[in-house]
Amino acid sequence: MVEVPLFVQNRLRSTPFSEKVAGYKPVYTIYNRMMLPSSYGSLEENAHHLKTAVQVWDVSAQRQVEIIGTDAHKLVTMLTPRDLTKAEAGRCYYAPITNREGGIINDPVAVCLDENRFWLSLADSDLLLWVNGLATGLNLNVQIFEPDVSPLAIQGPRAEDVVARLFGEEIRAVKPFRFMRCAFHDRPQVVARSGWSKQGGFEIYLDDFSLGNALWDAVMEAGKDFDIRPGCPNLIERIESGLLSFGNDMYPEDTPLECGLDKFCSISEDGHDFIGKPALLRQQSEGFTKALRGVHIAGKPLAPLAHPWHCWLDDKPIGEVRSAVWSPDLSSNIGNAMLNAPAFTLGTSLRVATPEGDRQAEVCTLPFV
Ligand code: THG
Repeated sequence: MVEVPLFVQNRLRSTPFSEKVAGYKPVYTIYNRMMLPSSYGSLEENAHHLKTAVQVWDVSAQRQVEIIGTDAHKLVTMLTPRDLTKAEAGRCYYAPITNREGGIINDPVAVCLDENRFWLSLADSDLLLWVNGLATGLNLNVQIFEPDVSPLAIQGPRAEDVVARLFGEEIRAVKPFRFMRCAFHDRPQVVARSGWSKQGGFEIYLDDFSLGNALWDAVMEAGKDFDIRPGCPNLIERIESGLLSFGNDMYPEDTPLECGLDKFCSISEDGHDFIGKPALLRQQSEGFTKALRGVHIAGKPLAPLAHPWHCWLDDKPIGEVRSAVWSPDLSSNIGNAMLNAPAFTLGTSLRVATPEGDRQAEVCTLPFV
């Protein structure tokens, strides 16, 4: 990982948990103009700990766009190829957001708080501007703003035990991508079974910045018998699990179809209308010329990728690896690559130009695990 010092100023936002997190001396990245802890020492040790115990992640940088009003549901359904026409209160939906070309401009979790009120829990781009622009242009009856809401994730196989200690046994019955409201300091908080790992876990959408220290301490106390530690989205675990990172693996130039997100989309003539539908209908019938795939890269462990690595097929440029890391559990360098036809055919052998020299790579399906 490339680490650089950061000069912290007002416009680089701290989180409700920053004071607590700072004591563990993480390395940060910037996400939605907010500090996102991204490394607490060894990636490999953290991946192992995440898979065997439980971690608390300051993912406040997953900012919320709140949409409230009689046109809120109408606006939300327009934003995404995911069919949210029957969205239910108490549920969360992974919802890629597309522009008119069908390109992905964010891939939030849409939280349905009630029929007239939604949160979009953002990946790293200014969706607040896009949504406000649409509501203004269409003269919709909605209010759109960024609320004081900061998610804290509890992830790992013991996450349920920790959250049950914090909020009571009822939380164990909450199904994936559903939430219940749990009281903290007499305030109801949205607690969802979700999070950016496949190790199981919850996200607490803390709705009061001033309660950050208290929540952090309560979580650490509830987790002390389970070897709880601070952590963060882990590059090894998330690539193994096939969780895609907007801005790393996919950009606005890529469509949900090219990125393999079709299982979250309903794109049909008779289906709901959304921005980008004509482009995606066309791509669905004509087929696509590039696609996101897994790659196994041969040879000894590579340092994690910082900038895309070019791929070659018979000495022709054919795409790029966009994320890559050594997986100790798979004993392989694994990565996500955007590849042009015909290189995205499974089993294709490519040459990848890594900073540590050219390597042979083989194209595979996602997820790795
Ligand atoms: N939680 C919350 N907000 C977020 C993320 C999160 N915002 C940024 C980023 N992560 C958004 N991207 C994703 C990508 C994948 C998933 C969640 C958010 C995810 N996907 C599962 C999968 O692909 O198998 C399940 C999706 C589903 O069943 O709907 O979990 O993590 N609050």
